[in-house]
Parts: sequence; C-alpha cells; structure tokens
Amino acid sequence: MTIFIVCSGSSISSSTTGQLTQDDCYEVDVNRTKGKQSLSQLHLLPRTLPGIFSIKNTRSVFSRYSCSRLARPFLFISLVLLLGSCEKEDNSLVDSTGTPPLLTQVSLAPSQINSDTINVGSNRQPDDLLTITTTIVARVQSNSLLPTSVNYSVSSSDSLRIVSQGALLDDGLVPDQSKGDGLFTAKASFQIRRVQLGKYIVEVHAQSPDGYRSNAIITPLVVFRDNHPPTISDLVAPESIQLGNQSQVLLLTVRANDPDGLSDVVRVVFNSYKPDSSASGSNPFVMYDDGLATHGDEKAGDGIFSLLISLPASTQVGTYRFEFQAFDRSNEPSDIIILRLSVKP
Ligand SMILES: [Ca+2]
Ligand SMILES: [Ca+2]
Repeated sequence: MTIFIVCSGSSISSSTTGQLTQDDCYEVDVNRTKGKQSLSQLHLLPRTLPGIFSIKNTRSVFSRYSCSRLARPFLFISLVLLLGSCEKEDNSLVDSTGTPPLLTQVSLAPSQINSDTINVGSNRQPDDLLTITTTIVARVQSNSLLPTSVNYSVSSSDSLRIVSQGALLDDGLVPDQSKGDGLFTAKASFQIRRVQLGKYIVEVHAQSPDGYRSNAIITPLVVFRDNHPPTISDLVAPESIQLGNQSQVLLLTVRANDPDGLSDVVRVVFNSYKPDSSASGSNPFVMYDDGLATHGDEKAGDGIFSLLISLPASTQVGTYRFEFQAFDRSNEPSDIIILRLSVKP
C-alpha cells in the first residue's frame, strides 16, 4: 500500500499532492493508542529542532527525513508503509510500535514561597531582586532501555513568559537523590522583583529517545508575601532615680523578637519625653544587641537589646516617659512598651 503524505504550510494530508510552501520543519505527532492510527488523527506541531522532519509512530525505517529534501518546491513525499499485508481494506494507516514514557507525578519543594523570608539587604524594598528556587521531582515510567529525557519550564501565569527551563536528571547527583529510580530531579531558579507576586506555572514532560512524548503535568508555584511584625517584651529599667547633685548612669534592657526569626529584627529604639511632654532632642535612642560593655549589653545576638544612658546632675526633675519599640526588615513596628521614670533631686 502506498501512502502519499504531503506537507503544505501547516497542514498535512494524505493521498494528495501539492507544493511545499515553506522551509519550516514540522513534527507529526500521533498520540499512541492501542492498534492503528489513521492519518486523520495526525496533527502538526512546529518543531524547534531545525533540519529534521520526523514522523512518529510509523515504522522506524521511515521515521526521519531531512527537512532540506522536504522543502524543495513541488516535492511530495512518498512513503511506503509496510503494514503487513498490502491488501488491507481499512483506513488504518500507521502502526504504533513504540511506547511513550508516562509521567505519573510531579512535586515541588517548596511549592509556596514567602518572599518576605528572602532578604538581600538590611531592609526589604519593593525593587529587591530576589532569586526564587524550587526543587522539581518527577516520577517517570518508561519501557525504553534508552535514557528518557525529562524537561521542565516555569512561566508566569500572568504573561505566560518562560522564566526558567531545563532538564530533570535521574543521575544520583545533587539534587537527584538516587540514580536510576525513575525519579528525575532539577533545581529551578529564576529572579523576580519583590513586588512580582503571584502564581507561576511549572510544566514537566518526558520524551523517549525515539521521539515518543509523554503526557505533561502542570503544577503551580505560588510566590506571596507574609511578613509578621516584631515583638518587644521584658523591659528591665528603674522606675525612679535620685540625682543627688551628680550624674547617674541607667541601664535599660528589653527583649525583641520576630516570628520571622530574630534576624528579622533590625532596630530597637526608645524615645524619651520630658516631664512637660516635649520630646528629647536626642530621640530616637538606639539600643544594641552587640555584647559591648559600653552599651551595657551582656551577650551579642541573644535578642536582649541594651543601652546605658547618663543623666547629668542638671537633669530636669519630674516624670519622664520612655517609649520602646522594635522594627523589622519590612519596617513594621512592634507594639510600644512605656516606661515612666521618676527623676528626683
Ligand atoms: Ca517580621
Ligand atoms: Ca544582648
């Protein structure tokens, strides 16, 4: 039985002739099912690999043709498909002889990323350039003895722009855990501005060396912001002090923390207000968790922030108000702890 397959523009037809109108290469893709496929089920996909015209699911002897040959004007391709008996009466023209790999599972770790946990400076800014990283693991079943290729792409769900793509490997090398277990792994990274929140689409598919393509699995990767304000507690300070005609030194300590980690606390301060409620000219007073004796801090990095202040003998007597507050990398403030300090002559 002789089958004429004619490539014309973006369509393919059987048993007709015509002119090849462009040099583009196309891949004839047939989703394999049991039994045979008729040409009416063929469809064309633009091929990214130039120079090859491949017809899948036909017998291998006819599986590849050079594109340059196909692209000649007025040339049509004659394929003799040796499908058993030439006396077959039905329209089943193409026999499926291979098995596409099967993608059964794709997972991301993590699949949700809080971009407020990614810091590139002491303060989080909307224009910060962040590197988003996730590990993709795909489970692939293949009957082929030859290596299967597995690829991923990550695209923005808004613009559909691909931001990352590459191969998943089953080679036992990091990030893949075990060679040849059918679990293919890749670490995908891409960069976004901190304000570019939303959903990204991770698409994975596998392909056998002879061109059989698996199903695709699409998995969402969500990038969101979720900062938590810092906390402040455990103020240790005197409630009154007697000047006695000489300067007095006070030690003030307070504990600060943050649900996003102590490292998210970037500033602990207090503001001082005089007995007449006017603000001190030295506000804000910065407290330190640096372990330095000059600041009165016992231990660096323990979350207890300290400051030594000196009240000269000339200090105006009366009740002072101190307001303590912590700030995190998003410049979110904690609650305020108030100290009322009575300064006596
Ligand atoms: Ca925080
Ligand atoms: Ca400390």
